Amino acid sequence: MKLSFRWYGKEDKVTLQQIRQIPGMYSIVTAVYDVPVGEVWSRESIVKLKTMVEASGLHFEVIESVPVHEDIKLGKPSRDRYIENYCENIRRLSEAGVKCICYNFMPVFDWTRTQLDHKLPDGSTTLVYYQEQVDKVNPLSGDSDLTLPGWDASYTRDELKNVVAEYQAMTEEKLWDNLKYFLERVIPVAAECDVNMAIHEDDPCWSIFGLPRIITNEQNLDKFLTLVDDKHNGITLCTGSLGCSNQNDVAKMAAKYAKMGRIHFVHMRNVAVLDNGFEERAHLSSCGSLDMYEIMKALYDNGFDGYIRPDHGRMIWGETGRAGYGLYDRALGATYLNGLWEAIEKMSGKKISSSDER
Ligand SMILES: [Mn+2]
Repeated sequence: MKLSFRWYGKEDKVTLQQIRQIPGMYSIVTAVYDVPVGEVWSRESIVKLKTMVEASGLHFEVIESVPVHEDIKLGKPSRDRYIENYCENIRRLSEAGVKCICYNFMPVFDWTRTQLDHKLPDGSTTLVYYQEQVDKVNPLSGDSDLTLPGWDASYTRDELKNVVAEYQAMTEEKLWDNLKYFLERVIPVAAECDVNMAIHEDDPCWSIFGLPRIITNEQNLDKFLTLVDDKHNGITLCTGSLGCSNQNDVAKMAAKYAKMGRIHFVHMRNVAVLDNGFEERAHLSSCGSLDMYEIMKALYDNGFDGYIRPDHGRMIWGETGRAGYGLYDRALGATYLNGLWEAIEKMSGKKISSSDER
């Protein structure tokens, strides 16, 4: 596995220098953030990012995300232009040495939480999702002031209402068709460039506000992988996104898709599954509902050699900043993942990769 860490660019309070000092750190996970969704990223901004990352002694190999324009998900005629732009971004990123691109296919709402700073008993704060609070929100009602923290602030209230209404007329089947249309055009380019595309599961992995969500469980991931049966059409296994539903056996899925060579990127995060939703927790297995050891072992035993990063962290030790993306708890998460991996590797009797190889 190649340990990686998400970094939001020059504006991020967490510095490349700090990330570099986390033991075993290999690659940065980042993106060009100042270009509107659907447009082509300039070669200059890609090279600038690459240069900064490499100057700090880290690799520039994973992009999260190249976002997919809503017109592609909605299957509008304008999608062809956006898909062409998407392909151009893959080409340009591959020229800069990028090997893996994470993206998602969630209608309108990306990750959804009801609170970003819920206090846990130890005084740390974390992201939570409580269903009864989501149920109070109706994005179709223009006079409602209720919003959720993950909402795309670039939409006005009316625009949001309109795009939600467009999706409400859409079936899951139609969303699958639009995803297939996208993949059939994008994956051949990724294959030519030898870039691994890694779709992120829907977060949470169920429908919200009546909108279709399809990257949610084993059956649907099986279907996804057959839409275009090429190793470059793979997944980001996000343990927290899948694991917030008791229906998903994340270790089993890790084993199955790693064995198929289709997991290119892993987000490791623990969640406590509740009757009315879930809370994000520290990475340690005993802090949440997921057996992080079982998941790591499933990856190891099935030959996983892709990128892995600690996912969201709590805010601890008085740190402030972007919810889920502080330094301290994610660094603890990274160290925990290193420990699990070393123990699993040593118990398997195989040679340990030295730090010189990093
Ligand atoms: Mn994730």
